[in-house]
Amino acid sequence: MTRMLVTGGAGFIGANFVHHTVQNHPDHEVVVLDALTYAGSRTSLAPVADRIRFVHGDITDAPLVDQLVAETDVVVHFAAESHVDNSLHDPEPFLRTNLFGTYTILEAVRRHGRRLHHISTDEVFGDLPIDSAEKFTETTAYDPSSPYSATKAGSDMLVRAWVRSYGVQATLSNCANNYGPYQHVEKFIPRQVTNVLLGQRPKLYGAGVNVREWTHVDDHNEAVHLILRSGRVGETYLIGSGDERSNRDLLGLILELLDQPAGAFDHVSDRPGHDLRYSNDSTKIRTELGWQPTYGDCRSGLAATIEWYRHNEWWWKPQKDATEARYQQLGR
Ligand code: NAD
Ligand code: TDX
Repeated sequence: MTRMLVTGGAGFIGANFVHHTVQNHPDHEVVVLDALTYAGSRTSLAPVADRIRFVHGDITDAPLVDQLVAETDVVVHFAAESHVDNSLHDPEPFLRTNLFGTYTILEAVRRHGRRLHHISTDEVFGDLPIDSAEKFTETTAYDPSSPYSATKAGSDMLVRAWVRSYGVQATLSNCANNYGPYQHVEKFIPRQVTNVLLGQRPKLYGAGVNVREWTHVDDHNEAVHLILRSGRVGETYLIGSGDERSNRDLLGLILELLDQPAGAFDHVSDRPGHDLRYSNDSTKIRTELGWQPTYGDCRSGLAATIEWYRHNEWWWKPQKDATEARYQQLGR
């Protein structure tokens, strides 16, 4: 049996990771540590509730983290404040959770000699020109743009320093934009899909020319398991499907899949400092660990995700009004 502590396991990617682990790795005993912020929901874990242990707590609570880490073999660290727009409005929780929380986990894994995998993002590298073939690699210099990405960059740096200075057994991964079930309605795809399902118009920031690389959450989580099994300690792995689309094009596909006219959306004010393009070169994880996305093209995964939102209004509807009220305050 491998005892696994999953931080942020009630959030979007963490909950999908817990489902994936329970289904595909029955030799793992999963403990979830989650503070249940506005972004976390126990209902996301309902289908596996009797197969895991859930601890309601904060990753900055050092005594609690110490006790849980002492009782585990491996920590998979997803917990974070994750939304760029929120970080622009109020950066403080990002500093607390993403920096101090990661520090708290690092100190516990250092004390107890435990294995850690740290989940990060392509946003730490800043952005790329829209019309270029350039890609981020594992050696691209960090150049974050938002308070969110700056704190994620800082958390990656802490992990690397703890590996080098204290010999902590950690790996890191930086994944591109994820999509799939259980994603909060503040994020691009769920926001637009649920708007259409409620008869409201989707909202595109600026001209919609910004490009993202869309990776299905199950492909991300498969990559994390590969790294846990065969990744080299101290190494970073970039993860990405290769499917890059402008926001305008992706919205066009969402409208098409929902049988809406192509022009049925509103332009709203742009995000300050809006990163132009992200694109990960994932050659290393593909060649070293044999990772390959099931959803190389997001069309089928997106169609399935739309169906999930159509059939699970009970899950997302309670969050929708408050989320749109926050956007209204931001003028978006
Ligand atoms: P999310 O916002 O959906 O979930 C975050 C979870 O962490 C929530 O359940 C929340 O309650 C919990 N949490 C927040 N602060 C906490 C604290 N102080 N203590 C304990 N739990 C706390 O985020 P997500 O989209 O699932 O992202 C998960 C991780 O993946 C993050 O580290 C994020 O930076 C990274 N990431 C996300 C994407 C993406 O497209 N969503 C892409 C690449 C990397
Ligand atoms: O209503 C919207 N309209 C719009 O045009 C929203 C919510 C977003 N956008 C744009 C902004 C981005 O260019 O869509 C793109 C995607 O936006 P988000 O879903 O907010 O994602 P992004 O800012 O790219 O960051 C995501 O990917 C990397 C995650 O939220 C991060 O946690 C992850 O690190």
